[in-house]
Amino acid sequence: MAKQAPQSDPAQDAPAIGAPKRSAVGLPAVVNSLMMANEQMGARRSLATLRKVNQHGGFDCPGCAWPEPDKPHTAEFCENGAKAVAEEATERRITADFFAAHPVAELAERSGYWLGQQGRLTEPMLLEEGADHYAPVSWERAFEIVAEELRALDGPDAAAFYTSGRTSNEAAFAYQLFARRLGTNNLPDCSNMCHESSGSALVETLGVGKGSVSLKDLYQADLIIVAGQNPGTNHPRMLAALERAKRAGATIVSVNPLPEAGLERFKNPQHARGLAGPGTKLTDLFLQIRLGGDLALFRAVNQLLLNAADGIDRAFIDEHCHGFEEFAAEAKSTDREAVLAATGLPWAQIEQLAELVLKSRKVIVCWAMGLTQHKHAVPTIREVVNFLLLRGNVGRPGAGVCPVRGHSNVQGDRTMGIFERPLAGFLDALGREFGFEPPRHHGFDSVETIRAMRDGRVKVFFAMGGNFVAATPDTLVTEAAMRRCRLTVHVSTKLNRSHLVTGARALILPTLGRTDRDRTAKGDQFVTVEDSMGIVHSSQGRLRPPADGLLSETAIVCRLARAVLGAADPLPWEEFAADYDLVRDRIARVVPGFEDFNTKVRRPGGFALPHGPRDSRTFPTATGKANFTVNPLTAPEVPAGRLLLQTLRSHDQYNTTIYGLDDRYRGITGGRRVVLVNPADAAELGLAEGGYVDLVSEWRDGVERRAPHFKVVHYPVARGGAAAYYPETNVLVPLDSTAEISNTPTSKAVVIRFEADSGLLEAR
Ligand SMILES: Nc1nc2c(c(=O)[nH]1)N[C@H]1C(S)=C(S)[C@@H](COP(=O)(O)OP(=O)(O)OC[C@H]3O[C@@H](n4cnc5c(=O)[nH]c(N)nc54)[C@H](O)[C@@H]3O)O[C@H]1N2
Ligand SMILES: Nc1nc2c(c(=O)[nH]1)N[C@H]1C(S)=C(S)[C@@H](COP(=O)(O)OP(=O)(O)OC[C@H]3O[C@@H](n4cnc5c(=O)[nH]c(N)nc54)[C@H](O)[C@@H]3O)O[C@H]1N2
Ligand SMILES: [Mo]
Repeated sequence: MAKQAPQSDPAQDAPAIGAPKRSAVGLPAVVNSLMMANEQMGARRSLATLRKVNQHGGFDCPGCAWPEPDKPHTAEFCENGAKAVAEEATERRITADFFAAHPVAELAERSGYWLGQQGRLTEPMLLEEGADHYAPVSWERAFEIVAEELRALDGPDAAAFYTSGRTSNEAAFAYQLFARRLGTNNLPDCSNMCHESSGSALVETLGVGKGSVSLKDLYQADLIIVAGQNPGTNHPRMLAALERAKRAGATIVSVNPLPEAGLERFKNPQHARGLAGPGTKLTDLFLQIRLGGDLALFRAVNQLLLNAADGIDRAFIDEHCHGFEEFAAEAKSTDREAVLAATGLPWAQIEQLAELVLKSRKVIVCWAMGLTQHKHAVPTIREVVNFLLLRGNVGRPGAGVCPVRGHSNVQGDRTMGIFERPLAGFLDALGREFGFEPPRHHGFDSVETIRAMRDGRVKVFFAMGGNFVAATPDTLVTEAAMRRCRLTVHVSTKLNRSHLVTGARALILPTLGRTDRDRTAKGDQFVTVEDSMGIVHSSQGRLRPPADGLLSETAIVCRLARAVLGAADPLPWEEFAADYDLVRDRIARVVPGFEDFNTKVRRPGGFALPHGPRDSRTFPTATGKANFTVNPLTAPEVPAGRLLLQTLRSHDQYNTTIYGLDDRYRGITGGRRVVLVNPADAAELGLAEGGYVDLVSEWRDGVERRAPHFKVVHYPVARGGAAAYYPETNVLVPLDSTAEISNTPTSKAVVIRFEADSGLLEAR
């Protein structure tokens, strides 16, 4: 078993355990965000920058995908948005000297936290075959190297082009166009590990893989169910929307194995009452569900609705739905004992939820990774759709599905064609517009890309942002797979582990971020993004870029395309790179809903994309109707003496970017290597609070996967489950343990046992 490079420095990682908080945001959040901003950006730059976040004419916060209200507050950002901005707009720099001073092998032993603290990348760097250090390289030479390696492949499918969800619409569109002109659909993206299960379930049942509600719907809802999501940390501005809904009379139910502080009580920092007073109580009913129990919960509620007088909206079902009878027969057969075992909830609480539903005309279900990262994630979300369809809660004000996206443009990237399984209609339009025949065979998603690199079938790995080796499952397998490549390339703003686990050759291509001014020969450019509710709007940075000569993502793609496809390629890549209006004109002709893109996006607040189910109750599914589905009741099985581990985010991180070592709301400070265990389970397993253990995952392949040195924290998690932070625990998630249909890694369901601390954690 190899020693493992940690995400946080073991010498500093000494978690202290306090009491979990009972409310979120308020003054401590404001103070915290300003402290981090000042530290990274200085006072003047902080003020100038934070004033522009999420404002019309400003830049889109690189934090989450939560939408902006029509009239943004002057401080329309949150503590964690401020941290995301500070992380990018930092005044620290990494120059060629840095790479000269630190061999790659040394950097590969550093923690992810340390790497991120070194500052913005400023010039293209090349790691030549056999070299110990990255060395500066010109942009021209860098693109030539990629072209050389691509030409040397057996075919275009031996390359993969990954995207992380911060990439703008313009860059994403150019990027997929380039990949497809090259001849491959190998366009894996972070969505494969994130909301793919939502997309799969929603396309099949409603015909559109996106949420069907707007902010206005939330404000009008009678009942909002938040399942498998921790908005206090990951979508803090959502708390303001929930508060507003609550004040308008909504009831809020949260379904979570953890009592998350943000859902209990919210102290809105935009009002005096939020800063000083007790704040607003958000959750009316907390269902502390077992990991993976949501399918059982929704099936039980559906059964109760079917058996209640006036429980369902028969007129809606008859007019708009398909498959009701089969679904109803299955749901009515739901076995109560199986529900109790899967959910761990008292039956009375499930009945209480059903009563609330029966009292509510307008119901919304919001969800995130707690639902999507399970083996049975797709059936679970299909059952949520069944639940909403039963009472006609789709396609009318105040009701609908609300998958809350992660990365700020992950939804837009997919709309732009970043998808390994593109729809025929999209490819037809793309081919027509650009006069070529795009490849039709499916490409590799993220998990398949790792397998293909492991097996030598993919030899060039190109990443538009992200931190592939840290974000994907089975860290040791993935790292070995990356090392088998001929060439690995990362377009990045900040240094991360993926730059240090390389193919025979490697390139780091630094790029502009959201906050940076993007000036071309045609003048200042803006980009566009799509939020979690299908609103497309512009984003324009104003800060001086960290170095002269940095290229935008769009420019990098266009120059790469020219270098690879050659001078004879008829597409005007140079013009696209200089004037993003020209890219938008093409998007307008290829992607439905983007007609008049350049005009519409210049309106303050942007425009909403059409959504059949939401706008007119038209369902572009195979049956032409909204589909009920039959989802047999299953739940994770955990052998005796083991727990089911979910891997989640602390309050001080953005995915693999670690901002700090605290998880304030959960009462944990000064360290990340903690495992949260219910005191009763801990007693049974003999896990004393404060003791150190190794986490060992168990999977049918019998391979030992170990995450060493975690401090045991007794915490009110639902029985049978444990929680620890990602990405430290990705080493435990087997590559082949993925969700049915969506192929998303089961990051919220890893069977683990506990062993004595092996001392295998690399100490520096
Ligand atoms: N500050 C900050 N903001 C972020 C991110 C970040 O890392 N930092 N990441 C962004 C990204 S890419 C994404 S996808 C989102 C992620 O947003 P979330 O999905 O909120 O992120 P996680 O920390 O994975 O939290 C999962 C939540 O689901 C609960 N949960 C886990 N398993 C289950 C289950 O089986 N059933 C139920 N009902 N609940 C369960 C967990 O207890 C936890 O509250 O946030 C985005 N925003
Ligand atoms: N175990 C476990 N694994 C998970 C998850 C989990 O809950 N548990 N969550 C999954 C989810 S939901 C997601 S979305 C993925 C995230 O996977 P990724 O999107 O691949 O990871 P990030 O950590 O968000 O990527 C951070 C890096 O992006 C680069 N970057 C930041 N801004 C920009 C920019 O503007 N342009 C460019 N080009 N680069 C930029 C920086 O170099 C930074 O180091 O992880 C997944 N992995
Ligand atoms: Mo995500």
